[in-house]
Amino acid sequence: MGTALVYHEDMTATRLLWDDPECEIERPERLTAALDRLRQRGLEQRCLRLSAREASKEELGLVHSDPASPACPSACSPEYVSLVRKTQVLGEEELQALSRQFDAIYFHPSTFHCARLAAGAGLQLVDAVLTGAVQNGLALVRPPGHHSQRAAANGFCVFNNVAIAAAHAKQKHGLHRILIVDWDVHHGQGIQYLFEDDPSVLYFSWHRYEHGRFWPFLRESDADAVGRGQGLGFTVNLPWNQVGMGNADYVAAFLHLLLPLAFEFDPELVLVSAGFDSAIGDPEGQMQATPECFAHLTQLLQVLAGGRVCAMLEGGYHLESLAESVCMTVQTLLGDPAPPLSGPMVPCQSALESIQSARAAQAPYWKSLQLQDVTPVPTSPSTHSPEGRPPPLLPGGPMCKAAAPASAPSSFLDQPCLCPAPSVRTTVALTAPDTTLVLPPDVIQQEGSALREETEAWARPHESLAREEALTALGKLLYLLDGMLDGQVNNGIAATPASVAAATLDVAIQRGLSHGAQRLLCVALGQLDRPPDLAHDGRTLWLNIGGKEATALSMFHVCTPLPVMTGGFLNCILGLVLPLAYGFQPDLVLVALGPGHGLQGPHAALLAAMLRGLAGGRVLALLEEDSTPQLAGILARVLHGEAPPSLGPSSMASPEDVQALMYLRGQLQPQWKMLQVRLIAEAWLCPGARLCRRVPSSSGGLKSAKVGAFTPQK
Ligand code: Q9C
Ligand code: ZN
Repeated sequence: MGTALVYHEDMTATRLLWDDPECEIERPERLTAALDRLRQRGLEQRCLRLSAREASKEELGLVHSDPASPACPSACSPEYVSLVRKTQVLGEEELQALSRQFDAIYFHPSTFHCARLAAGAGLQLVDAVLTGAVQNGLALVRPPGHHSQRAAANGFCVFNNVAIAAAHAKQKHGLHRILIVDWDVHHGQGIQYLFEDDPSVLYFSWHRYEHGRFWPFLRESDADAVGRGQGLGFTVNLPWNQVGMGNADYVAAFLHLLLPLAFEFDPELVLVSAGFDSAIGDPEGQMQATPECFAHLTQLLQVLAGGRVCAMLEGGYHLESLAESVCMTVQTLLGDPAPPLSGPMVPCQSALESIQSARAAQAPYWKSLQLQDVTPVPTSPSTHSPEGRPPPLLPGGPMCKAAAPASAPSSFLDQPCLCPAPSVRTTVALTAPDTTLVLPPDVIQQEGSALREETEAWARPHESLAREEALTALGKLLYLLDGMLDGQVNNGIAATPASVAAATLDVAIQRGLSHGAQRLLCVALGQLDRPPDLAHDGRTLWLNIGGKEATALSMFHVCTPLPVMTGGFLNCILGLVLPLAYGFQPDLVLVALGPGHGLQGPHAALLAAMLRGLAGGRVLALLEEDSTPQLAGILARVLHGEAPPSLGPSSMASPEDVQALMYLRGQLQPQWKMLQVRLIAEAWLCPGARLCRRVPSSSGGLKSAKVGAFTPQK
């Protein structure tokens, strides 16, 4: 459906005319650096280019209207807008004097024009997405908007671009639920004030806070500011109390705080206050997240609102970091798979504290947080002895080389991901090509098969695979898998007779491990047992969803019951599957829908869409042969980059599902730190004997599992 890029060169005109160390970072080069890099990467050319228009007085009045006559923004002359209009004709002295009346603001004779273009660009983007002209997009704008208030400029922001876009989406398109995700490193207090009593706008912001010691020094930036009146629970603040937050902290915040609420909210549109001062190298933010992290944040948001995501530039002052991060965002909006994240996936203690307090503050208002926070976390004794650390994080062979962990701003750009993009993004390798499949034009239906002899050799250990139909399916699967391992194909789906699903999956795992995969994540739904011969060497993480009970036989062998309700399914994905997957950092993902998986198309699509964030999108989905063409079609489209359909209002998780998740979290979080949603208390006593089964202490059991496979970053 396409990605819009909204821009106008005129927005490079506004600039600081006098000396002001605080404001000088907001420069015209911010836009040109981002745009040049988009061109260099061939990304701009893939977008629908829209030339920004100016927002009208009425449109600005949606947010910046006079309190005396808020109902008729068009009839009256909004005082603040008039004030800004007058800056067009002021001299430098007067501009400077007016600028001083606001906090961290400069005016330029072109400011009014630029700020109207910035707001107009957001409106065009929202119109393009909501009329279906495009699926998503980015508005590259200056000045930014999220600090701007009804009648005040603030923090380089003149008109509140994102707030105006949200008000417009409500008024002109009749939307009822809009999610605003503010990943800029500053608190968008302007947006918060404008919607704090409005339950139709869910505003999420993380920001450098340092217990109130960082600009804009507001008490209401803390986690306990949750909105007012009807809007209680629709303001979500995640204050960072230390600098240096990185990829693991940001992903954990999305998985454990933003996304549970966002799914429950079920937005019709996602607006992103896309500031990149939260990226590594930025002088304002002093954070550590690498540009690839923004690909992941974008991809995680694309599973909401049917993929209708409108991002608008806010801050971002390190030109190199900004340009790269913008590219990552646009590339992901275009549907390209996200590059693997670098660095240890271990959230720091301070981040966990912040996430925990934000969850606690929001719990009264959100079902998805409730059951979880009232039950103490049963943790296994902290005496687990070591078993085996996962192999080094940089795989060799034909797989994509992940960038080295970045600590210095200068080091992260020297290591681009050198692997060429696969020529085919998605391949469908069903046993018999299906003409009823609805597929994007460049999804290939695979004709080829692995050589007969080779297929037979791989099948030999499994008697059940000797049958003709099983061999045919296996040959196709192996051919697809080889294409993925060689880097020609990014991902795909294959099918197998239901009766041999387990054996086929086993062969796929063995083949993957022996042909270049360093770490293989296998997500097996339904009745599929871990292959008995699979080595316990930490190279395979086996996760079965569909077991009878929750068990962690080792940190690499996890089973959980298949949740019945949508709420439980979301809990399972966000609270278990993705934290394990992001912590493991696989370079190949197999997801198998086995016997009795019971997944509806939309649920399967969501799982596939989210697993696509791992391993650079290298995901092979294995289906049962008699799955419907609808299921095969939706999975192929999602792996190709299409948004999964929204699940609609989600039912609550069942108490059993919550208990299973809590139990596994307790068992596994000493090893898999991405599971943590709070600091681990010293010694929780197991509350429920039924769930507190002792795990056998034989080799591979948790008692002998290794702690300290990773070291905390701070
Ligand atoms: N060193 C945006 O990013 N100065 N505005 C803070 C702390 C103001 C940031 C000083 C920063 C405004 C859109
Ligand atoms: Zn900012």
